[in-house]
Amino acid sequence: MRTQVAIIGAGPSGLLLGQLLSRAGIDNVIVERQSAQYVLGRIRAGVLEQVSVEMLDECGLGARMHREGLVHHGIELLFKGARHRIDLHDLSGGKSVMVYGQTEVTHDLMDARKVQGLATFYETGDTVKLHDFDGARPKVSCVQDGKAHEIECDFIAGCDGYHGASRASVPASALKTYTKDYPFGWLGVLADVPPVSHELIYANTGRGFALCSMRSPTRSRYYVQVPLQEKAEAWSDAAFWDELRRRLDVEAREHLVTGPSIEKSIAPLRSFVAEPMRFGRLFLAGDAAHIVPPTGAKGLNLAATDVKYLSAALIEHYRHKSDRGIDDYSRKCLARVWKAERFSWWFTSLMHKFPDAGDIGQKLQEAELDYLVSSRAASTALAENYVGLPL
Ligand code: RFL
Ligand code: PHB
Repeated sequence: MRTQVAIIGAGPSGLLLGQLLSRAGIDNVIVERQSAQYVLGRIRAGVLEQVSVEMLDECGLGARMHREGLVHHGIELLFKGARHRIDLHDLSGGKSVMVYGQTEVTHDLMDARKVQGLATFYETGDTVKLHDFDGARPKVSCVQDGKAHEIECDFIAGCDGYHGASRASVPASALKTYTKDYPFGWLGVLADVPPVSHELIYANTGRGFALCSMRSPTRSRYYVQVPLQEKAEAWSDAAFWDELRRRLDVEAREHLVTGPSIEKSIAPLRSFVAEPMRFGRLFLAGDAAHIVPPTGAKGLNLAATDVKYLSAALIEHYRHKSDRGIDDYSRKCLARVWKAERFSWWFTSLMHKFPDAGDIGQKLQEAELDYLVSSRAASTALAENYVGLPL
């Protein structure tokens, strides 16, 4: 078969790109290793910046998000046993974030793709291969249900996440990568219990980091920092709630409603960037090109911005016969990516307990947090980054 843009990966990057291209009349095919059900079962991001919200609106898919999503004007920082509110709305000149799960975003995008009858190959496993993207006629091949497919295309969009085939297809000599692995992970629990507070709480404690987040007024998402070697199976629900409670302030501890977990998993924390993000007719977007630690909720939002730039570049190519956007894609994305990498690394470093930091490390973090909540300049810098830097 033939298409204009072959997209590898049906995560948020690939699906969003598919929507934006289809709306502009650009034909595209998505090839996904897993089943749609599997992709929807992964519990990940929960916070959308305004740019991501606007992109879903642009796709005509914002209705459910505006109905069910929760607009947040602030976050709370908990340290030395007390909570301090950061007024994102006031400090950022009227901006806010939307709490709406990645699962829901993916759901809305998948449903729209299905209704429009756009070609999507699910469950292709490890058979996806990229060919000739350094020439004029790239191809993607895959096997689905034992049947081999070959997709001829003008461009390939590598939206297949950190472990995908796209970045792995680029010769190592053409790629410079930057990696930092953190010596801990996040143990996350999803439960149908009301959130402990109506805003997110980011907690720095002597026992390690904790985060109280949510998906709806009746569904909570909580995380506690754990050593990398821990296994989620070794944590009973009771042990999780116990540990979370110990990392909260007195009031939150009393208000915490616990219940059976619907999902429990451990995510490692990593900072990673691959440069450049374009190789001939192959573009990398989202987690395929960069990873941030989740503190600060930048991953999905960065993926959305890549897709914004990439869709605009491809539309410019087809409509106006100009490759200016294509040639500038990598530079433009990376400028924003590095700022989000810096912010996520900084917020992670400030909020987590590092194995070798000792008592002085804890004291220095607390001094910085004291400064952060008492200086309008410092709070403003946090708020500006949290709601998303201007495009
Ligand atoms: P995804 O979501 O990983 O999707 C990639 C898709 O490609 C498929 N794939 C392949 N398909 C074909 N052939 C292959 N060889 C393939 N290899 C892989 C995969 O099956 C998958 O369906 O990447 P994408 O689309 O770039 O989206 C990125 C986001 O998922 C990610 O950045 C966020 O989830 C990160 N993140 C958060 N981001 C936020 O903006 N706000 C948050 O609040 C937030 N919280 C989080 C997070 C990530 C977390 N984890 C688990 C890493 C919280 C956590 C715990
Ligand atoms: C989440 O709800 O999963 C979440 C929220 C904020 C973060 C990271 C994850 O910084």
